[in-house]
Amino acid sequence: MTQLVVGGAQMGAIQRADSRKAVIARMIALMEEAASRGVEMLVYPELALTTFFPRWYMEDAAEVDAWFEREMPGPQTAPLFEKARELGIAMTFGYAELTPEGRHFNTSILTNRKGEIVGKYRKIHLPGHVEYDTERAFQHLEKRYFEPGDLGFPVWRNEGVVMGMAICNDRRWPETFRCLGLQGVELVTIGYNTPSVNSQMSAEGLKERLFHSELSLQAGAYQNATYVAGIAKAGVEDGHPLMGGSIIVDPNGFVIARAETEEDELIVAPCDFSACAFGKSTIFDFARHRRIEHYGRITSQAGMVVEV
Ligand code: CDV
Repeated sequence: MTQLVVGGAQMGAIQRADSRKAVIARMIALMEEAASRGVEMLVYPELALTTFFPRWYMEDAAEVDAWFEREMPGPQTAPLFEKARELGIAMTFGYAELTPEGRHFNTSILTNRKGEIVGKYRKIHLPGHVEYDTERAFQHLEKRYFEPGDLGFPVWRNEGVVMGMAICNDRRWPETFRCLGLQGVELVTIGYNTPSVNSQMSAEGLKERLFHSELSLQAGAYQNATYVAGIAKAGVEDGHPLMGGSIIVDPNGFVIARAETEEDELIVAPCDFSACAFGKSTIFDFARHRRIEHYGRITSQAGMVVEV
């Protein structure tokens, strides 16, 4: 049965003025530390190469496109792939993707231990809004800068493990995990950028936000009998705080590694993927226990309808 040492490369703040080169140097430093601790699969956050730019309202298309990558690997990201190949570490990280057709996605890629890209996921649940919102304490313009992902929720057998990706807000939706669970996923990787306070309700602060993140990641792991790595970009970016709280969760829903800071910080957990089999063949044996004849609303209806 497959075992892999999984690492979470939480990243601290990236300021708007920070160069890609400086960020990639930090990612490489985390990868070198990961190698020294035996990590074989390393998970970086959502939009790992830049500041969380959807907080900034922009009208100029060229200014927006400067935050996007046109190729992967490209000239600036190639050293990260070279280091991963040299160290034999599989990895996943998020970035803003601009396709040759001019489409914009919030994307993650997955590589094997040879530094080859084996999978791509484009974020499906995009939070926020399209236009400047005067009612919010700060902006969250993902709906302005990205279109919803068009690749579904695929999985790949990578280094002997069935892996799937999700991105940030996806973790709050049980549908994300179940779509992956139905394909036998054994490791779900989820990078995130979560502001430490709710822009529409100041009473929801760091404590509540950390709780909701853990609740979602632990439930997704347990209910689908899979390991989950939820990895933050944290810290104060140009005055805007992002929470940390990166965790790795086992298939019973228990946290087995946890970040303590809001800085660049590596967390590590040895994972034995044979541990996924028990839940998948007993309480969450989907084939025996799911009752799909009663689940039609989940795909036929998006919003709540109150008829009583
Ligand atoms: N990057 C995100 O998707 N952030 C959202 C915030 C806006 C709530 C999240 O779900 O963490």
